[in-house]
Amino acid sequence: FSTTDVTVVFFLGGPGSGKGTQSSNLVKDYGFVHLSAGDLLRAEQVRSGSQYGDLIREYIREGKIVPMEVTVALLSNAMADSLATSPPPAGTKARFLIDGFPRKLDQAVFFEETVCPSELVLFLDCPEDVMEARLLKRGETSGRDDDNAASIRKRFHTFVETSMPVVDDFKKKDKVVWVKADSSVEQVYGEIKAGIEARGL
Ligand code: UP5
Ligand code: MG
Repeated sequence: FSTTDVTVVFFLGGPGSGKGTQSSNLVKDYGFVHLSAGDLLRAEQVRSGSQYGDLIREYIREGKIVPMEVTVALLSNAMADSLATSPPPAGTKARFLIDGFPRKLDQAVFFEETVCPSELVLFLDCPEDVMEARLLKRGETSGRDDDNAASIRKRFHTFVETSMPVVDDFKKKDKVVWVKADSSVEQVYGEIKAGIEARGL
């Protein structure tokens, strides 16, 4: 597909900051196509015949970042599929909300050079203790391999060491809408809306 036909917004934030929750709101009100890198990886992990199943399972449980060859292929295929099956109305661009990617600097560079540059980065800023409580609670029913205390600790470490530098880099380029994410779902969404509309999205 041609990058002139699409708008990409990266949606970043720590584990449990509310990316998935707020993505549903954004899809409803702004017509985004939501692509969660984590969801795509989990689907690939259980897809029969996938050569990456064991690798993905191990990386996710350890809170490590899956090699970009895998993730970028899943994302760009999902974008191409979406454009083929439900193309945007003539004269408009498809809007992709890419949730949970990129979480490593070289992956950001690689995606923007080989797939599509981002228009904007939406960042949810949430204290660790709040995120931890949310994830432990969700872990009672989510069935996610990484919603346990040990994996959560590793995810936080990777987030601070590896993923925050991506956000800081985009911030230097003035591409980040920065939203505090420890209040109610409704309050956070209100700030997200104000932030992206101020950017003309
Ligand atoms: N909740 C949400 N908002 C709330 C609010 N305002 N007040 C009270 N409760 C709130 O929310 C988490 C929980 O909190 C839910 O129960 C929700 O109801 C509640 P959610 O919206 O799910 O938060 P989210 O930020 O999406 O949390 P998630 O756990 O999905 O974040 P992660 O970034 O950890 O998970 P992801 O699926 O993106 O990645 C998982 C793993 O995949 C990574 O650790 C990594 O190993 C791998 N990965 C890669 O390797 N590469 C990638 O590019 C992407 C992922
Ligand atoms: Mg999520």
